[in-house]
Amino acid sequence: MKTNARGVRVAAAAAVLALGSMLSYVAVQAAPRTKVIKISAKRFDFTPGSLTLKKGEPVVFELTSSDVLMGFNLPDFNLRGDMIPGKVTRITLVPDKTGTFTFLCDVFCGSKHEEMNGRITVVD
Ligand SMILES: [Cu+2]
Repeated sequence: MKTNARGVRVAAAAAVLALGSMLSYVAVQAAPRTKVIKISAKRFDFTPGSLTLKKGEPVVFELTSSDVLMGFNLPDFNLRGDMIPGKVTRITLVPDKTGTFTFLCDVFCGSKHEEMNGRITVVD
């Protein structure tokens, strides 16, 4: 008994050609650059003591202390971080409202601790 095998030919369409031109439309979007602001504490001041930020623009605060343990607290934005001698604490803020806001030291650091504060102004 003989069986005739039949070769089946599949004619493939050349759809691959379109891919090359599509790839050139891939847009490379640069991630928004996050601004870094160093804030240091020393009994009984913050440096800088006041700064201006733009609403909606993220910033990273790099906190440190040059003498004793302190705290950075910005209650209006529910944000805080420790300020530790010889160490950097990073906290991020994306200001979502404009105005002038006070930050303060929230770790008791001495006689003028209660007066230790600074100001952040957020503009449009
Ligand atoms: Cu303090």
